[in-house]
Amino acid sequence: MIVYLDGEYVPEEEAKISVFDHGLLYGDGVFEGIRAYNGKVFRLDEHIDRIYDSAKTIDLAIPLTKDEFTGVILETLRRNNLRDAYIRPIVTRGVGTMGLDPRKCPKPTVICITIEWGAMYGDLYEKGLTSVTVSVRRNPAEALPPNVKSLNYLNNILAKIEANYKGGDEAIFFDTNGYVSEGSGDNIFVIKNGVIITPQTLNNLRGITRMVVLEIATSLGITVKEQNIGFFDLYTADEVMVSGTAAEVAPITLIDGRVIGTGKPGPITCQIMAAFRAITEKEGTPIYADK
Ligand code: PXG
Repeated sequence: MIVYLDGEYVPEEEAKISVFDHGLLYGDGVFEGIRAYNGKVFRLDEHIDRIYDSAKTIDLAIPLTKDEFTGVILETLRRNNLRDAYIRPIVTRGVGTMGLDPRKCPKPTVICITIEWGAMYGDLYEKGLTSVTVSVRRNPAEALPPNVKSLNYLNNILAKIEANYKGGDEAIFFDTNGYVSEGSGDNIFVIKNGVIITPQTLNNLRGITRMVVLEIATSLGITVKEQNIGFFDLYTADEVMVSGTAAEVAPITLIDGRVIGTGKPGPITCQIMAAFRAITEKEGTPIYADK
């Protein structure tokens, strides 16, 4: 496997970074998770914009232009001969000395990993995922905005650990006000009486798949509302679904032991899932000129 590291494409074994990199020492850095389907990178410009916005918020200057970074991603995919892939660009604060001060790090580290990748949840797209609400709260925006896709994912990992112990495929976070925020790695939607309801994007990551879901819903003539959701709304929903680059669009059919709707993926979720698959097969930035 070939990995991009600081201007070079190197074999995986040679893609090593310093133990003094502040990405490791402090989780000081940003990343993206992107997918390629059928030889095309899905919503690449949106992911590029988001990593630059994440970096800007933490005052990290990415030492490439957006066009250059886009080129790096496409070239890494080509060097690995990939068509269906998961893409992980990472920018860390870089190598410094001990101590938090980012001024100790003169040069950000830029990495791009690409791996072959298929469906994350296997047969759960037909069966539905089980989910549990977790006691750990989503980082409040006033502390560490969830809109920054930072290398600090411990908040999400704590949620995942709790879901693992409680026996759920995915965790559902509340924010510090008690409203539903998102999953550990995906955005959440409840469907009630034919209307899709999803939280606004202040207390969660502004998901790119979420935007696609909202576009699909609008094109299908389904009403979408962005408003606060409580646990009552989760338990009493007709359907619940999550969206994310890794998860894609997936149904949730059990939450904290409560059966959601009929206990099977509902009609609106299935419609959105089908439309999402069609869009990902069709749209995107081509990796190869000739294929
Ligand atoms: N919320 C969180 C906290 C995320 O990490 C999403 C929502 C969905 O955003 P997008 O833009 O992907 O629709 C994410 C993204 C992984 C993995 O390795 C997780 C994500 C993306 C890619 C891989 O589990 N989460």
